[in-house]
Amino acid sequence: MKCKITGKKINPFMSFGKMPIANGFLNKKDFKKEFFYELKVGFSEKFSLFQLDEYPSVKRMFHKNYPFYTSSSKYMIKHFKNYANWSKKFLRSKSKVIELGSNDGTFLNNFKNTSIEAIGFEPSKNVSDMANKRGINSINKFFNTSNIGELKNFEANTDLICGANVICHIPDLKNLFYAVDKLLSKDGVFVFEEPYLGSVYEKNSYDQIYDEHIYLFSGVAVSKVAAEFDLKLIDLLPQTTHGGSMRYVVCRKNSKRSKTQNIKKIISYEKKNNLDNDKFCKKFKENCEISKRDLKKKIIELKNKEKKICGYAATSKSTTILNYCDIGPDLIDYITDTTPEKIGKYSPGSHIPIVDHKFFLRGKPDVAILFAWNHANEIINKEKKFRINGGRWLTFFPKVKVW
Ligand code: JHZ
Repeated sequence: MKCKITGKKINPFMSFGKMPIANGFLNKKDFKKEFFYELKVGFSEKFSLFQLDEYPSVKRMFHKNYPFYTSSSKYMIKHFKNYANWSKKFLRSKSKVIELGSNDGTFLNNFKNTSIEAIGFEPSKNVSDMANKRGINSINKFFNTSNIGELKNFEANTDLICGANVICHIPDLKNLFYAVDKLLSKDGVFVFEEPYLGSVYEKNSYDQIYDEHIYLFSGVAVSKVAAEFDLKLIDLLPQTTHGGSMRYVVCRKNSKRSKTQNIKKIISYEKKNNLDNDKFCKKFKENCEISKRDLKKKIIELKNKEKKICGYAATSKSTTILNYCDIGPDLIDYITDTTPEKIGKYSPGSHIPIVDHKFFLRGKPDVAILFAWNHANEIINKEKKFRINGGRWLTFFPKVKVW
C-alpha cells in the first residue's frame, strides 16, 4: 500500500475483507456481477493520515443515480443553515463562494437571494440536477484543476471554498489543493467538515470506513497536509454531525488570519491518544474485532428467540457493518429507508431487501437495528410509537445494546 500523498510504502494494519460499493444498492438480476474490492486501511506517519489502500474508481461511486440526498435529514438541513450563517463572517457582500460536493444544494440554498455568488461542484447528476432545479448553480463535474478552468472570475478571488463530508472522498489531495490554491483569494478560507478520526477511535465507529471515505482526518493530519501546500490550519471546531465530525478552517500561509486556541487543545488531545502516530492502530483493530463479535452474537441470540429483526436506514455505513460482520437476509428480514433510489433494491454485498420507510411499523419488527445511529435523536423522536408498541432498538456504538 502507498501513501496517497508521498507515494511511499505504508503497511496496512487492518482489512475489513471484501467489500462492495457502499452505495451500490442493486437489483436481484445484478447479484452475480457485483463489484468487490478489499477494504484495507493504513496510516501514513509523515502526514498522520489514516487512509484506505484500494478503493473503486470514483465513477463507480458517484454517478447519475447516486442514492444520497443531504436533505434526507431535517437535522442536517438545520446544521447546514447554521454552517452557512457561521461562514458569513468570512464574506463580504459581493464575495464568491464555491462548495465541493454540493449534493442537492442544501448548504448553498442558504446563499440564495443574496448578493453572494455561489457555485457548487457535484459529480452525481441526479443530485446536481435537483440543486439546479432549486435555482442553485451546480456544475455537474468533479472539483479538480481540469474542471475549474471556466471559472475565470473566481480565480484568486474566492473568499470561501467549502465542503462537508466531501474532502475525505477525494483521492487526489494534491490536485485538490492545487485547485484550491488557484481559486482562493488572499485572505480567503478553505473550510471543510468531515468525520473525525478522534470520534471514530473513541466510539469505535468503524462504519465510517468505506469506499467513499478514503481518508479519516484529524487536526494533526490536516495541519501537516495544509503546510505541505503552503496553507495553514487556523481553527478546529468539533461538530456533533455524523457521530462526531470536525470542521477545519484553512487559509494561505501568508494570510493575515491567525490561529485560534482550539488548535492547541485539540492537537494535544490527539497526541495524548497517539492519533498522530500509528500506536493507536493496534487497539483500534482489536476494538473493531470485539465489536463485530458482540454484534453478531447479539443478533443470533435474538434470532434464536424468534425475534423479527429489521434494519432502520440503509446507510452507506451499514455496508461496512453488514459485510464485515457477515450479516445477511437470514438474520435481518429487511431494511427500511426513505430514499427512492434504494427502495425495492437490495443492500450491497449482503443482499437484504430495502423497503419503503412506510413499512417500518406495518412490518411489526421486534427489534430494529439503527444503522443511521448518527441521526438517533431525530429518528427516535419521530418513531416513538415503535417503542410504545413494544419494539426495541439495537445500537452498536460504543457497545452493542438492545433497549
Ligand atoms: P446517513 C452518506 O452516508 C454518504 P450515509 C456520504 N458518503 C457521506 O459522507 C455522508 O452521507 C454524509 C436514510 N434515513 O445520513 C436516508 C432514513 O431512512 O447516515 C439515507 O438512505 N430515515 C456522502 O448513507 C440514509 O438514511 C431517516 O429518518 O451513511 C442516510 O444516512 C434518516 C435521517 C435517514 O448517511
